[in-house]
Amino acid sequence: MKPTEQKKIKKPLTIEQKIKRRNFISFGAFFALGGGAAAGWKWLLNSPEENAGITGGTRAPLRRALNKTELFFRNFFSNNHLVKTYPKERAAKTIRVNSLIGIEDDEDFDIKNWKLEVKISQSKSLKIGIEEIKALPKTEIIFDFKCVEGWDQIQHWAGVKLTDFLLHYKLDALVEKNYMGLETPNGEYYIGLERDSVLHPQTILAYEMNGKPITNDHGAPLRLIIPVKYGIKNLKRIGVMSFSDQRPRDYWAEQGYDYYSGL
Ligand SMILES: Nc1nc2c(c(=O)[nH]1)N[C@H]1C(S)=C(S)[C@@H](COP(=O)(O)O)O[C@H]1N2
Ligand SMILES: [Mo]
Repeated sequence: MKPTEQKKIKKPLTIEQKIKRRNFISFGAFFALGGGAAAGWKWLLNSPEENAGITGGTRAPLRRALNKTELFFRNFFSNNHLVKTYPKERAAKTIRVNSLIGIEDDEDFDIKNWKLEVKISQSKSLKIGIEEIKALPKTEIIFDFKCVEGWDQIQHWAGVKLTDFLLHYKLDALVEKNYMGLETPNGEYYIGLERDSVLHPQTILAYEMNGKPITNDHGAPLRLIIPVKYGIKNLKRIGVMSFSDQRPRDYWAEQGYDYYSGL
């Protein structure tokens, strides 16, 4: 190293110098961000206004963004509490079977012709096959399943996140309602769920347990897995899904159990 270079080695900054430097940096960042924000604002203001109507008057890009992401944002902000998850090795190899209401007494049930019915209105329904549901993004969860009768077990389930399903089938507007109702195909077991639990990121429509298709006694071909609730709300063999502002009927609530049955 040349002696002239050595002289350039900086002395440590004094506290005062440090503060000055930091201020300089943060002002720089402030102006850079501010500039970006101003540019973005200009873009927004110059963009076309939406047609008049209920939501009219909002700048089109903003409205578009709200529609697409509203569900996700609500989900994100209202559900910071995730249920504890476990490594796969901890999952039970044999999953316990509890009650079979709406399953064992349904002799007419034909799994090959099963379709999930989503009630859009009084007269309109979507009918969705299991292959369509399996084609959606897959999510796995290993968590401690809890039954109000006092047992619990670490179980491994997989399926589609309920929010992913709802967004894919453009059911956002229906989800604005306060409740979702689910029933077995024969209507003998039925539950109601409030919106926050429906939108919880760990709530899934499950078609696999321990990496294999769900067996009949666990709710084939599709069941609900909702870790923020006790077992009673984890409806096996979903037949019909509906939305309402009033509480849907709920099998165990009718027997005096807590309607929410949350953990
Ligand atoms: N269709 C249907 N779903 C149901 C039930 C039922 O009797 N019928 N029992 C509930 C109860 S009380 C529990 S604890 C879980 C048990 O699920 P498992 O049998 O797969 O362990 O399913 C829930 N979902
Ligand atoms: Mo249960």
